[in-house]
Amino acid sequence: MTETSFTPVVFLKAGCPFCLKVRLFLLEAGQLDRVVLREFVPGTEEEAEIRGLLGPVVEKVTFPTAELTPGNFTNESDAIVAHFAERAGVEPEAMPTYQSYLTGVFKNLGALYRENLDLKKRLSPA
Ligand SMILES: N[C@@H](CCC(=O)N[C@@H](CS)C(=O)NCC(=O)O)C(=O)O
Repeated sequence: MTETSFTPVVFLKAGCPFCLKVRLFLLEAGQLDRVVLREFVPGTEEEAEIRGLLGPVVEKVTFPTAELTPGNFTNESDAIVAHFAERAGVEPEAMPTYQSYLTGVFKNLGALYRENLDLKKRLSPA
């Protein structure tokens, strides 16, 4: 398969904030119809199938993961966004909905996650 006939595949885990970040970027950049989205709900057969597929080709299975060109997998959301931004000729920094998510809900979730870790550590110190 040549790179021009290949459609990138983006693997997403439902409920994952990093996955929503990539999905939202693709939507706002008008790129959703230029990729195949494979989103799974945790605990489903689709999850087992996707993990089985990615296990042998990435060092550690995390989501989002994208097969950007045939056999070339990337599992860093920033790298995935940068790839599609270049392909679409858009600047993520200038995309209002994407930026609103990053600087709002996404940032707050990260802060809550770290706070939760810290509280757990204080409750049961190692
Ligand atoms: N650095 C990664 C972080 C992604 C990440 O932590 N994803 C979580 C889900 S929200 C994950 O894949 N955890 C392991 C798993 O679900 O197996 C990125 O920005 O893409």
